[in-house]
Amino acid sequence: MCAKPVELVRQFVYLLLCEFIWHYLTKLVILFVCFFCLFVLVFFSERVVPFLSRPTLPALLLPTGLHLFSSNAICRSLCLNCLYIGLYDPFCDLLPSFLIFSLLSLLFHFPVSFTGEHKSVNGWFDRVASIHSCLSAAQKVLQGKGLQGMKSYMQRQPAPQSSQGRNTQPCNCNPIEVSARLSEGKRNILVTSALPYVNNVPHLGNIIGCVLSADVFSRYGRLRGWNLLFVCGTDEYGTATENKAREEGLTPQLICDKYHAVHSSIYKWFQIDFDFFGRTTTEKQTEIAQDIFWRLHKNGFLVEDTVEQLRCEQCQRFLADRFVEGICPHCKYPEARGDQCDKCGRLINAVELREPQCKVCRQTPVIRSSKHLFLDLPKLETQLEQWLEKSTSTGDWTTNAKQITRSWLRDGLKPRCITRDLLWGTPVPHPDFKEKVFYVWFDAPIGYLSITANYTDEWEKWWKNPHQVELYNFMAKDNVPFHSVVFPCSLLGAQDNYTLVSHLVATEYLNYEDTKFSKSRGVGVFGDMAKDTGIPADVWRFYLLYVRPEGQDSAFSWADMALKNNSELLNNLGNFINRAGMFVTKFFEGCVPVMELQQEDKKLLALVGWELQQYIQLMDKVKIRDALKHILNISRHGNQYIQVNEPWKNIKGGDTERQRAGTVTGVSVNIACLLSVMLMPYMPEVSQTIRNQLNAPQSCVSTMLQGNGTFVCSLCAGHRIGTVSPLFQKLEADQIEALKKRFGGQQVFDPAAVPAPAAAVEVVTVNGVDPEKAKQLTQAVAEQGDKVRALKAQNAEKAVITAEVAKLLDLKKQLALAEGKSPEPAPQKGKKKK
Ligand code: B3M
Ligand code: ZN
Repeated sequence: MCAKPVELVRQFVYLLLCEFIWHYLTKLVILFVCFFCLFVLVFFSERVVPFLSRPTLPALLLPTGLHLFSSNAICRSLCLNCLYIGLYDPFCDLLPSFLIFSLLSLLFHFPVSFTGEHKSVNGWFDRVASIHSCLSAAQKVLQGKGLQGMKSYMQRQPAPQSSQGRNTQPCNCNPIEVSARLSEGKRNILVTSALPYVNNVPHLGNIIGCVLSADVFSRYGRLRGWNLLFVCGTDEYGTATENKAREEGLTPQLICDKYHAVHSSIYKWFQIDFDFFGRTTTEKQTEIAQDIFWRLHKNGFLVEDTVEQLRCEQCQRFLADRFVEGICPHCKYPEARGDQCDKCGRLINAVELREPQCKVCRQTPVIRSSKHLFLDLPKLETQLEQWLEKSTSTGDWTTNAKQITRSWLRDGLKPRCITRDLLWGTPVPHPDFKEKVFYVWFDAPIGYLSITANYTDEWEKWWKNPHQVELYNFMAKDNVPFHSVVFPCSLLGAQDNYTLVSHLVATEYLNYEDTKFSKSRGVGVFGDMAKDTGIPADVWRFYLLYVRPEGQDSAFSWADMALKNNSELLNNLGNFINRAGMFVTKFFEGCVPVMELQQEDKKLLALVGWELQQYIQLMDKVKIRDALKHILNISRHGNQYIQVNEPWKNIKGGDTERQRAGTVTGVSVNIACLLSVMLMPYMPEVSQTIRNQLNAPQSCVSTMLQGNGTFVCSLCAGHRIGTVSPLFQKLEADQIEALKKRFGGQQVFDPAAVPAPAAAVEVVTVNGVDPEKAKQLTQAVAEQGDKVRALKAQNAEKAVITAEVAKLLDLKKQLALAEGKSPEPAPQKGKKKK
């Protein structure tokens, strides 16, 4: 601690005695504690874990027979005895340091600066001074309020948070100065979750696919001590928003405001701990997107081409593919869309449709040629491949991400149009294209940069720093090519030393029971409904992470959720933690007993250590679902250990048996503490509850997962735990049946139920006369059509596409019936798909 501690102690005592003379006599107790702490810190400063390391001299033998080893425990025990102080509780972890710090501040000039042989105290002093509560308390003392001021200040302080200090905080409330800075000594990890489209309420599949997965990894990274920044936001531009605005009779801006708030509140409920949750419709977005555009332009990676497009004069707009319908030029199917025919499966160029119709007003559109700009992907292909080779071999790309990327490259890249004739988008700054906006997929990934820029002025240190920053992109698999090919090409072509993705983490799809989530059919649980089920957010998180579609599609199932809740959470995890805590409370008056490890205990600790290491290795590789299983393994081992060792019997026996009960209880409760930390990324609230119940020191959070996974016991003998109570509740069969029914396809999301922001502006509403079912089916058809197109864009397997096309046709048939039209004849036989 310092060069000559004894000398320092002498100085303190002298000065403290001077202080004493003019202070009240009652301060004697504090002085005693301080002196004792100093003594212990100097002579027994090693943090002793009595049952895991070599035997060490006990530092303090209590009248109860307990040995206290750590200076903090001793200090707390003394404070308990000197109840007069009454301030030990909120900051017990910091107490020894704090008292010495305060006294130093009091007795010397603040800030304290030592020279000569005591110079090394300065470093320690600075560290304690960086703890806000200590500094503020010291300042109170220095403002002339004396120790009484310090005491009352500390009594008003909340219990100290974890060293991260952020685990229970809602979105967007991290102090920018701290978390947005790049660190020199640590891993700098930038985490993005795919930006959810603003115009929809996310369902459970969307949530597990990006924000929840990214959240778990971010929380884990912070536990690991990485310097980590987690950003996300709503993707707000594009046809889909314009369309939604038309549907709901609002302006696009109001739609964005309304649904941005819906998304924010859903993620807040799910405890998604973004550093910042922004949006793409900001000035920074325009600024950065236009800068990238001009760089691409200057560097010769944009090419011009004329495109023939359909324009509806009535609606005064160019028609995006999904807004035009007509007869398929190949198979004569009358309801082919602007980009494909759902019957024969061929891709169509909208202008080739016979008798095209605007889907909004049913007028016949006219053909207009329009000049557009294309990103010259073929020209960037070699550069892209070189970068991909490196990134995919050194980073953690999921298998599907690598496959999808490979299949895109296999067919050779083609120029990609980055401009659109729309109003709702980032304006193209080029004078020849001033009526146009950027295509949403050119624009959206730039949102990651602009959202960061809206959070911190230091955004370029993250986004233009490939050597110091590792970028993790989380998404569902349909977003892969845009993140692995198109966006990297934009950044490579812009040539401004951008940070490109190092780890592309893509999930497969989550189904709902044996079908798909569908807003229009009211099938599945959507983000805003989860909280109405009465099931806590942490249990939702647990189950979604348990079935995370990691490596293959998976399904949400109510029966399985109940099963996992009742077996894994309640009977396994919750049971173990609760028993361990209850033994301490009931058999040892709430204080962790002394442990004398025997072979059996060591075996368990070795097993636990192994599971912990597996957990860390898997989490480091973003195998979130697999890592969760190791947490559950630990509590399973723990339950077995308790079962075999029967502390409830031993406690009634002689000295040896009682000692054995103590060891088993002490080991178990320490494992429970470890579990609370491992659970933190998955179930932040449950984790906090466990730590509160165990009165666990904050230090356990930061120490347990840093390093290679050596299990550190953090509840030493003598540690007093808090009040223990059950963590989970059983999900009953009838409750689950009712929920299953409720979300099985009857209810339909009602946009009117979400209040629109003030000043809603009426715009043209169409198709108001269509019956409700037709409306739902229309959306179902649109959703299915999107899915088919996405599969085609990914070059998915033919069989998969065929199956999805069949579903689409079926939906269309139902739609025709609902609209009172006759359903289409059966598909022609022998037609080959392209
Ligand atoms: N909004 C698609 C989606 O939500 C799109 C992602 C953009 S990520 C830059 O699946
Ligand atoms: Zn029209």
